[in-house]
This record gives sequence, C-alpha cells and structure tokens, in this order.
Amino acid sequence: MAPALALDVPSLSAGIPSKPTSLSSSPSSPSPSLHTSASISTSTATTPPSSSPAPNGFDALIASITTLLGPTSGLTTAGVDVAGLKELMTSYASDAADWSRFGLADTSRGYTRNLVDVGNGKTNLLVLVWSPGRGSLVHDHAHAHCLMRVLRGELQETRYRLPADYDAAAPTPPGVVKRTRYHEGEVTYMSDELGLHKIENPGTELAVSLHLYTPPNAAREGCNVFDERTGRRSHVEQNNYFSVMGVKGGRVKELGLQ
Ligand code: 2CO
Ligand code: FE2
Repeated sequence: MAPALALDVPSLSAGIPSKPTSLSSSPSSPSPSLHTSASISTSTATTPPSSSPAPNGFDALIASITTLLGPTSGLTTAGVDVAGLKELMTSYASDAADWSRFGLADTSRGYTRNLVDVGNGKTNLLVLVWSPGRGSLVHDHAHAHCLMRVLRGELQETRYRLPADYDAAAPTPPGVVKRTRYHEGEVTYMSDELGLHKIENPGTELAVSLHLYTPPNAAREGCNVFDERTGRRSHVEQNNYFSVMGVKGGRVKELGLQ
C-alpha cells in the first residue's frame, strides 16, 4: 500500500521506538507542557493576521537567502553557495518574537512542518516544531541541500549510510554512522551525499528548528523514507504543510506563493 502522503502526518513523523535508541521518552508519555515564554502557538486560527508584523531579523535573513541565491543559483544543486547560506543562518540573531508566528505546534504529531518562504521558487524554508521525545523517520533529501538551525531546545540527528541494495526485495537496513546532538544556535548541513538521517527531540519540551532546502526538490517531487529495521524504501509527498505563512491549514497557492 502507498505510504502516507506527507512527512508531517503521524505515520511518517513517527514516535521514537522505545527499544533501539538511547532516548527515553515515547509518544505515549503524558502531554508535555508548552514553553512558558511561548510564543510558540498551538493556535487553531485559520485566518491570516490582520496586519503584517514589522520587518525584523528573521525577515532580513529570509531576504538575504533569496539575494544570495540570486537569479541563477538554487535551481540545481550545483553552484549553490552552501557555505554562504550556512553563514547567513548562523549569523541570524534569533529572537522567538520574530519566528514564533510560524512555529505552530501539534503534539499529536512527531513534528509539524510550517512553510515560511519559497525564495522565488528556489527554496523551501520551514520552521519545524518537534514534539518532546518524538521525531522523524529515516529519510533522504531528494538530491537537495539541507541546512538546519536549532532555534529552541536540542535536536539529535542519527545519520545512516544508504545501503547499496536499497531497491532489492529484501534490502540491507541502513546502518548508523553517527549520532549528534545539536544545541540552540547551531547549524548543520545534510545532503544525500552524506547519507540518510532522522531527527529527534530528546527533550521534554517542544524544540524548534529552521530548515532550508534548495533546490526545493522534496516539496516538488517528495522524498524517500526508509524503514530502520527492514531497509524498505517508500516515497512520500512533502508538499503538505501544517501551516503556511503562519496560517494553519493555509495553502501555498491561496497565499500566492506558487
Ligand atoms: N527533512 C525533514 C523534513 O523536511 C526534517 S529533518 O531535517 O532535514 O520534514
Ligand atoms: Fe531531514
């Protein structure tokens, strides 16, 4: 049967298996409390805010990413200034007041994918909100560059090698290469050349991260997820978002982004 259609649906943003990882929490844990500072919202609002907030450092970051990619780069993987993008994402002086309107949480899911910007069709910029003790499935990145900055909390990445026989009827399960803990403010890079990964929130509160994908291949064509135990690959869509431009249930086309 075809897999669920988006990375943010419960079947894909799976709970962390209790046995094989070193993480202690599980999806059946009691509901977490939200951060007290919390501009992170669990709002069910379905209409856009009546006025746009004043430009801030986050808006400047978004504009800088688009400028850096310029008129020609970002449409293919080659020629993208990854170091420049990493520098921009690192130098952003994070203020939750800037990005929290995008960070809509839903603790019934492993994480939410909230669309922030499409960079003139060259990027897919997302704020992801990770439920405590939960995370993603093992996945690839559709031949795109992936940069992740932790905006709040800590995230654990488990990196895997893609088995050569991944398309066989009984493939080799992806082997773990390493685990890394990323802290607030850190930026990491991932691509298919580096293998596969999954991301988890090992903490007891929501974690938030900013993800830049360029070119936006996964949003256009989906990506692959891999069963950790069997190595079986499934293709999933990545063009459904929990929110678009801060609007829950918002659609890319309705908001003029595509
Ligand atoms: N790639 C996953 C997604 O966009 C998040 S893990 O970090 O790349 O849903
Ligand atoms: Fe990823």
